[in-house]
Amino acid sequence: RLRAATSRMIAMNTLLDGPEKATHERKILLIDERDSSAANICALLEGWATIKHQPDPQAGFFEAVETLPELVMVGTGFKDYDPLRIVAQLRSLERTRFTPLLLVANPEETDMVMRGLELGVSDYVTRPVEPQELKARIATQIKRKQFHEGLRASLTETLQMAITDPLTGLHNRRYLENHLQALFDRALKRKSTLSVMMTDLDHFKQVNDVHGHDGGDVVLREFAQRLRRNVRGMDLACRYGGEEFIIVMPDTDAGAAQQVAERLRMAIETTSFDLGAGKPSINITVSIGVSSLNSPDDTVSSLLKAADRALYAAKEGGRNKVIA
Ligand code: GH3
Ligand code: MG
Ligand code: MG
Ligand code: MG
Repeated sequence: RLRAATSRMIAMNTLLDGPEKATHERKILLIDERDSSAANICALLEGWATIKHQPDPQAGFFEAVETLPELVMVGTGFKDYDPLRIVAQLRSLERTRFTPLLLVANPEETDMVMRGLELGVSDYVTRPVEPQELKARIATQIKRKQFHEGLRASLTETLQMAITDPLTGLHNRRYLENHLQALFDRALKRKSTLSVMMTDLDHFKQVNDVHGHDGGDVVLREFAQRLRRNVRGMDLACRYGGEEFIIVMPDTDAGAAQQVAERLRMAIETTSFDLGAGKPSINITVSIGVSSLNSPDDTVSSLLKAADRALYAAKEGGRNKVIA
């Protein structure tokens, strides 16, 4: 098992090729008894890493959590203290979950090393430590950590992109469809109110025809800005399609929702849209349909349909209108 774990680790390590860190960036904490072996480790890493030795295991644990070193080495030689407790504790905390942990064991401590690997130790060395091997293992674990941090960051970015409309930065339709049901269920459960606002820019095709698609895009971005300024942080505003936006407003009844819609309508009508330097400013209006949760028979779909019908009525009624 030990061999399998080690070869898996080596396979992983071959994936990692990055620049070596400078000495001052390799902050290492050694939690180990005050003995000649620990002194030897400190001496041989001196000048290559910034090494701090902490002989008290509990103090070492707290220091690791507080100072977040690049890597923590844990010695196995404590009297009356199971060094793997430190490992388990560090792995259980959010802050140190991914901190590289290197066990420093004696050659006969195979069981200890195996338990350590099961608890999430990143790698191990055996005493007497060989300087080149120790440095190689430390450098690899630090690189591995940076590699994973990069992966996590790009995963977060990818997830963010999947739920964001790139033109306006608002949530996209996918996000709305995933969250509207939950907001709706919560409102029903709490016997609270919920309103939906559906907006559609008036004669937007003309904006594109006269000012080009880029001009239309400027208007959409500016519209999204004004929309953001006119709803609360807890409201879910998203771009539903081309020039249609949906805003879900929790804890908002029909009257309050109409006020929000009217304020937004005014914010669009009363201030012209600037298309950029040397380009004209244009007047834009928006039509808005509002629907609210008002019967136990309502569903997400009936709410959206009602908002859509109201929007259609606003268009039929001459545009630049709010209809509930
Ligand atoms: P109405 O008042 O009835 O809503 O008229 P309208 O012209 O706005 O109606 P329609 O829905 O037919 O036109 C919407 C236009 O929005 C058509 C499409 O070219 C444009 N559009 C959709 N998405 C985008 C986009 O991302 N950028 C730009 N510039 N235009 C878009
Ligand atoms: Mg439309
Ligand atoms: Mg239309
Ligand atoms: Mg339109």
